[in-house]
Amino acid sequence: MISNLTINPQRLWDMLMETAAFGGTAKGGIKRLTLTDEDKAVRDWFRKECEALGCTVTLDEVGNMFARRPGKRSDLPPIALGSHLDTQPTGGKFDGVLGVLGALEALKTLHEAGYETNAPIELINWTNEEGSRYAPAMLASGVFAGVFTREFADSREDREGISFGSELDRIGYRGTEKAGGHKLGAFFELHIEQGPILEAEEKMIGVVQGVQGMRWYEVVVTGRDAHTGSTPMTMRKNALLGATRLIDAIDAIAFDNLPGVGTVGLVEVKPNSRNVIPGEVFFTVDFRHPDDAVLDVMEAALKEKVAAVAAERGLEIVLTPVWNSPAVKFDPDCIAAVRAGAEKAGFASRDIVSGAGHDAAYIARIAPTTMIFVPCKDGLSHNEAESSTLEECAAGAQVLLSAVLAYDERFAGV
Ligand code: HGY
Ligand code: MN
Ligand code: MN
Repeated sequence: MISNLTINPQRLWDMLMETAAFGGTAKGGIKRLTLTDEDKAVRDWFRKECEALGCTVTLDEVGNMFARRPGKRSDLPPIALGSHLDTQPTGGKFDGVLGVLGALEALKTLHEAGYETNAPIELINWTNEEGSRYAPAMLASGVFAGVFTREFADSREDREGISFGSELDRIGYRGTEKAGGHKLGAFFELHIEQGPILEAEEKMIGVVQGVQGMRWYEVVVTGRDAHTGSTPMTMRKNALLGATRLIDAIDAIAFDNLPGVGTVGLVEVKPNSRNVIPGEVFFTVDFRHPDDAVLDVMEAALKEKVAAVAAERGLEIVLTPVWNSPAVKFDPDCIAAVRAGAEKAGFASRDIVSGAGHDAAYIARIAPTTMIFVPCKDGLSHNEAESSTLEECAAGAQVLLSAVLAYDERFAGV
C-alpha cells in the first residue's frame, strides 16, 4: 500500500523560482551552462539544501552530486531520483531542474514525516546533461554508466577550447569517488515532456516507456577564402554554399524518415566577413528516431549527400560521428510503480516514449530505471518561454514520491 505522504506544491514551486535566479535571463529563462559560475552557484545551493535535511552529499570524479538519505537497510543499494541542473544557453525554468527539485521536495516530505524507507534514498544531480557546452549530452551520467571514460569527459572542449576537466576543477566540484563506483538500486527521473502530446491529450502524467535513438555528428566543409567581387561564380569553392546544401538535405532526410527528426543547431562560418567567400564552415547534426535501423538509413543518406556535394562543389567535407545513443527501453517494474503512483493520485496518464535525451537513458544500462513526464506549455522547451504550472510540477513530484515508495516496498521485511 503506497503511503499517503503528500508533497508541498508551494514549497516546490518556490524552490523552482528561487533557483531560476542562478543564471536567470531578462526574458525569464535560464542560462546556466555546465561548470560555469552559475552552475557552481546552484550546486552550492543544492548541497546546502540536502545537508539541511541530514543527507550526506558526495561527489564523483566527473562532478555528479549524490545526496544520500539512510534507510532501514544500509546494505541495500539506494533508490535514486534526480536529473540535471545545467541548462541550454536559452534554457527554461523546468528542463532538468524540475527533476532535481521534485526529488528534493520528495526528500523534504519524507524528512518532515520522519518516514524511514527500507532502502537508502539517493538524490542525484548529473553533470553536463545538456551537451550544449560539452558534447556529447549526458556526458557524466554516461561516465557513471561506463559508456565514456573519465579521461574522455575531461578532454571535451567547448567552442572556446576550454576543457571539461579544467572547468570542473576550477569550480571545485571534482570528487574523489570513481564514477559508477557505487551501485544504484533503481533510478527515477521526473522531467517535463518537452513535447506537445500530454498537453494536447490533457494528460497530467506521461508514463515513460523509453528514449528514442540519438546520433550527433560534426561536419567541416573546406573550400577557399576568396574575394566576393572579383571571383567569378564558376571559380568559387564556397564552403557556406556546400554547408547550405547539406543543411537542407538533413531536413529532407528527416522528412523522408518520419517520425525521425534532423537538425543543424550550431554553425560557424570562417572568416565570417561580408566580402569574403567563406572558406570553412563547421556545423553540427542531430538525428533522432525511435528505431536505430532507421537511424542507419538516415546516416547512410547523409554520407551519400556529403560525397555528392563535395564532388559537385569542389569542396573537402569531413563528417565525424560524435555521439551514438541507441534507443532505450525502461524497466517494467519501475514503470509499474509510476503507473501506480499516477493512479493513486488520480492523475490521467498515458504511455509515452521520450523524444529528448535524458540521463535516465544511460542509467537504464546499469540499474532498473524509468521516467515520469508532466506537460509543458505548447510542448516548448530549450526556449526561455518554457513553462509548466505549479499543479503540473506538483503532480510530477507527487507521482515521483509515490513511485519511489511503491518501489521501496519490495524491500520490506526482506
Ligand atoms: O539533447 C537532448 O535531448 C537533451 O536535452 N540533452
Ligand atoms: Mn533535460
Ligand atoms: Mn535539455
